[in-house]
Amino acid sequence: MSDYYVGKKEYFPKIGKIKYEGPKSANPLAFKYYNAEKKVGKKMMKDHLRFAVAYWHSFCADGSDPFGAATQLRPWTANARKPMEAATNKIEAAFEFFSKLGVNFYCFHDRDMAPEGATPAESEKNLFTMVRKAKRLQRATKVKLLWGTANLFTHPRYMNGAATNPDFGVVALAATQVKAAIDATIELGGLGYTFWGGREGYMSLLNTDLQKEKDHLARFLIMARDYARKQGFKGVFYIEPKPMEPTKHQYDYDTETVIGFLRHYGLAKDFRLNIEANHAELAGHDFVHELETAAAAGFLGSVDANRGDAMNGWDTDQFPISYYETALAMYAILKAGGFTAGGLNFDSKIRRNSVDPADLFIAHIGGMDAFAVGLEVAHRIISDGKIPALVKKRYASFKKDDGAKFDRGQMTLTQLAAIGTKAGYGKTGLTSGKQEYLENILNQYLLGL
Ligand code: XLS
Ligand code: CA
Ligand code: CA
Repeated sequence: MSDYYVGKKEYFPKIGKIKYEGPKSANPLAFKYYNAEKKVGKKMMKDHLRFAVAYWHSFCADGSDPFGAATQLRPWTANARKPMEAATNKIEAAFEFFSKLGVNFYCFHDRDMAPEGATPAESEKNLFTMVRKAKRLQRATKVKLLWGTANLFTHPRYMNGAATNPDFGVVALAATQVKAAIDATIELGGLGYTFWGGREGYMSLLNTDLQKEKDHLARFLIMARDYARKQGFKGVFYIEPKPMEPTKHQYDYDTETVIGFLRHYGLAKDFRLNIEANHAELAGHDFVHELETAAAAGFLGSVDANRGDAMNGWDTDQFPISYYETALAMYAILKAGGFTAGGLNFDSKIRRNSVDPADLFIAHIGGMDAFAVGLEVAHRIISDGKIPALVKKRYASFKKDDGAKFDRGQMTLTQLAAIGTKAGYGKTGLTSGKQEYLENILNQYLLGL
């Protein structure tokens, strides 16, 4: 029995602590690039990357999909007689996994951790029974809560939305969950609390009062924020944008939309964005576009690390493997100053046919290695300085004289036009953007050169 099991039973007895063995290692259960204590710039890899495991995909999902039954029969649920017994087994398996993998954080929904009871009061009681266990396991393993959230989309009562439901009764039931999930997050020392509005959108405008629903969503978020602050929550609130699925249209469509919403309803001070790679793709954006857009406006909070499949248009939530994408993502994150309260949460699931217990480890190892490579490449971009210097040079005409005046807003359109008239056409504007040159440099960095 290894030192890393934390409960009554060891759930991954054949797997010990995952170690760094370097790029040449042939061991599928070892890191090739992620070396937790290695310094990249001023911080260790683990402090840059702040990896978190998603409780729902890794410990609740069973491989079932709309076309077929469960394929991953997990011992923590399969052998339990009652839902609370399954929840207890599950949490012990989860913390064993976190500590063997060597991640410092996890994220959960209320219903991932504890089953719904017969009444709201019983649901809350179940949750807090599990929160007490989580607290003990957090202390024993030093694994912390990156963020908590409430599942307001699985139960049939949420089929018409939660905070945006046309039935006030459902809105009130959503509040019972959010209030308890905020209490749980506070109790567990969570650094953040996330809102993902899976069913906060519409299926048809023929039956929807769009403005009323958006107002209700904002009203609900204001109430949640006020409650949490009153209870002493000092963490960050996150909105996680997604354009659609399960709705046809989700109100938190993408980063730009959410920033506008937060500013419009006076929520900009308390809320940041939790950006998911796969959701960016569904919105027709690159992952890095969403990160840069949030960072530029000062709204970058946390990241759900995964990927979609470019050939299909739904949320496949696969583990990240593209160094190109992780490099660009980490470049955006480092430029923004790195994570503070946020981190990289693997909102990723193994495929339906990945049925070996080791597959869960191998998938996370791959994702962690991919982001470790991304971090090194991003650091290379910044320390070598060629790419940032070219960007700076492109905007150099705004650094002095009339360009600087324009930049500071000290010019009228008449004055600006007069400058143009005086200068004449000549060759103004025919300056290369050097895109291919920059792309070639990036490829050199990717190979470690
Ligand atoms: C679903 C979302 C969800 C949130 C948390 O697509 O990614 O898992 O991250 O509710
Ligand atoms: Ca997510
Ligand atoms: Ca997703």
